[in-house]
Amino acid sequence: LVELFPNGRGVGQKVFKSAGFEKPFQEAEQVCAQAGGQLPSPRSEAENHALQQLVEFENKGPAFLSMTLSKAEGKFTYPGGGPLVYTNWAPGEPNNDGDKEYCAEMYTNGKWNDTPCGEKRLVICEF
Ligand code: GN1
Ligand code: CA
Repeated sequence: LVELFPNGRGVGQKVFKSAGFEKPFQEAEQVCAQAGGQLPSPRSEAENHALQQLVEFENKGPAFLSMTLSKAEGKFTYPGGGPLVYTNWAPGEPNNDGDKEYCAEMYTNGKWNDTPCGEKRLVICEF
């Protein structure tokens, strides 16, 4: 589909599109909300793979995911607050390094890492 070439990926009913730039988490969230979407929440291996292909193609390092650490629950949740139905953490993650890692990123290899929300990461939105 022309709208997905070259910086988008479709998987099932979901579309991922790259903004092509990096922002801290809160600004990244706003970019996607303004566009009528949200940050990516890969909920299956297929969705994770589609997003990974896009992160790799963009060649701008890791991309933010939507999910954040709920301090109250001590675990990562979706923006609405629900528990994760799928995860693909890198070995040893999430490690909440320095008790400062309340956001999550996808590496170019598709694995996830928890990272500080103030870090600038590639912005990809989910629609
Ligand atoms: C990174 O830079 P370093 O090695 O201290 C990463 C951590 C990971 C860790 C895994 C800002 O920490 O989240 O757990 O690698 N830091 C950032 O080795 O993403
Ligand atoms: Ca980490």
